[in-house]
Amino acid sequence: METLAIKKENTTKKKEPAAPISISGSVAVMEALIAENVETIFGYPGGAIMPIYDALYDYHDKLKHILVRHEQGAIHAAQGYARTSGKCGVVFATSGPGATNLVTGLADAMIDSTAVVCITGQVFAHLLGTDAFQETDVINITTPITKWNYQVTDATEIPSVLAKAFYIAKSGRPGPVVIDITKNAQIQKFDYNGYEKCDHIRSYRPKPIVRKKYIDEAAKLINEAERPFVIFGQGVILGSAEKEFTAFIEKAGIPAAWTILGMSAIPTDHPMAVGMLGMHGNYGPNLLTNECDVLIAIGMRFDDRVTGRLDKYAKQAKIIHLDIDPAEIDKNVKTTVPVWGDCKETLPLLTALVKKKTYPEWFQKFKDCRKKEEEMVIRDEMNPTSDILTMGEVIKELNELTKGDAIIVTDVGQHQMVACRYSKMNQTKSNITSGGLGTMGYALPAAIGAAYGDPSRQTIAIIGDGGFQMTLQELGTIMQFKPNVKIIILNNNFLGMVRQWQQLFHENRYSFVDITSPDFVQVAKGFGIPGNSVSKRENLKSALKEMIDHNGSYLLEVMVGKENNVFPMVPQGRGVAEIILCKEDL
Ligand SMILES: Cc1ncc(C[n+]2csc(CCOP(=O)(O)OP(=O)(O)O)c2C)c(N)n1
Repeated sequence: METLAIKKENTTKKKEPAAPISISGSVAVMEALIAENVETIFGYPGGAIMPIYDALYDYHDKLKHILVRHEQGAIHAAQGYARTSGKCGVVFATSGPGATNLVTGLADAMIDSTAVVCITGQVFAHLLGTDAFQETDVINITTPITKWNYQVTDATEIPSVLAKAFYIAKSGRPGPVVIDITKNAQIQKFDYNGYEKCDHIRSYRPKPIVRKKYIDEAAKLINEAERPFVIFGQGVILGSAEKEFTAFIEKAGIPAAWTILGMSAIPTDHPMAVGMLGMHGNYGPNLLTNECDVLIAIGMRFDDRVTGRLDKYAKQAKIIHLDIDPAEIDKNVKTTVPVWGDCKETLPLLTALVKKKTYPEWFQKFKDCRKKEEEMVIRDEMNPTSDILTMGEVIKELNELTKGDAIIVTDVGQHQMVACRYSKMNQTKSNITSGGLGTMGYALPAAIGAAYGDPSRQTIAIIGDGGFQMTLQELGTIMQFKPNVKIIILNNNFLGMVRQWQQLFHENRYSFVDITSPDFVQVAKGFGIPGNSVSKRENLKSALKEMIDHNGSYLLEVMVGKENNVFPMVPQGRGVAEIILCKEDL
């Protein structure tokens, strides 16, 4: 179908004023999506969004729609899509239960700064507030978990509201937007004058003005430092500032550690890379946070999983914080020099002023810590002496096969921490995980979206036996639409991470963490997805290879040690320097 956007372009070429065309609100939604270069929508229909789905019937050759099996799956898929494509994810859902099923994903996208536009159907405007069938107050429910939300009751508003929605979702610090459209507005016809993208809103400043004074002060601190340390987050990836960041750390010669969401902004084997921060991050980056003299935080928000106990966090250091969101500055950690702005702009300014330096003795401290971690943790994880498989050796074998080129999507729990600790990643946008909200059930649908977001790469979801059972219905989406998603279930027959806490901090009182699973291979088979299950080391490599070589989706269950723990660990309520390497250190 020729879209109205194309018709309009043709008429403007003749330089004649375009006559308004009468279209419905629903057709205006389609035109907006096309104008915003949307290619893929994840959604689920229902009564209050039927006019939009009716319009989609005529646009389905231009707008691919993936029918998920639950609206939570739609939003996680849209998040995965946004994270691997760098574009905005788009969701359709109906009113009432359709919209409320989006809530977890919205909260997840909000805390992880993911650009998603959700279009929800709503009851007729004249029924609002009457407890109509499938009416729910989506605007009030989603206000604290969206960057912006808005209810449209008149079709004439649709083009400008959607233009704002895409602009707000993508600009500055990205985030989720909900546009709730009443059914009458979807049906209503109006004179359409074309779609104008939004690039400015008077009351909204997505990028703070860069202040040269702070760049100068930051450069001075860095140039005088003896033990500088860079910690970076997803802001580097979201700002497409990977090159600028690499140029900065390479010139300044500073060791750099990533937060879980910053992972893959630089290759995991980059010479300046010293590993992951956080409760289950690497030993050196946590410990030495409390030994550096200048801490340079870039595009990260000092989450409590990274800082541990705040009154024991980097007290000795001068802190420079580069962030696009002024609300993050001084929120958790008091900053010595705030560098507001998009790090794609601020980093080159800083790089120009910093001296080329190296810190061999300081780097040696990270190497010593790494050695200790190798001896105490990594060796047993990667090359276990017992017959029982470990999560770490699965990731090691996987690295051999992917060579670090795959997109790794993880769920939440022990497997997530192990996968992030050990995965090799050569390219940006390789680590897709629910960092802030820690949403179990995220990985399977997010992997579907990730595969659509970047079909040129292999997408591998790594999931626990518990989390997989939260959204396994999305196997149906894979069955129907056939994205190429490899699924590895690391099955320890427990809700592993909670079991670990119960063992370490609740005197082994295992309270409802023993989870029975179905035969996952049979479940996958029921959805037309081939699979296998391994529990022996001699079969692991070939099973992984068979999975990777398979042309299409595949599920591999790996039976791993039931009571293996993830270390190092910064126990909750302790400082980063109180990181432990084994149970006995508690
Ligand atoms: C939706 C949701 N409910 C509960 C939790 C709390 N939680 C965190 S990790 C975890 C256990 C995960 O078990 P599993 O998926 O088997 O992964 P494992 O830790 O064993 O690798 C639980 C219950 C959560 N993060 N998300």
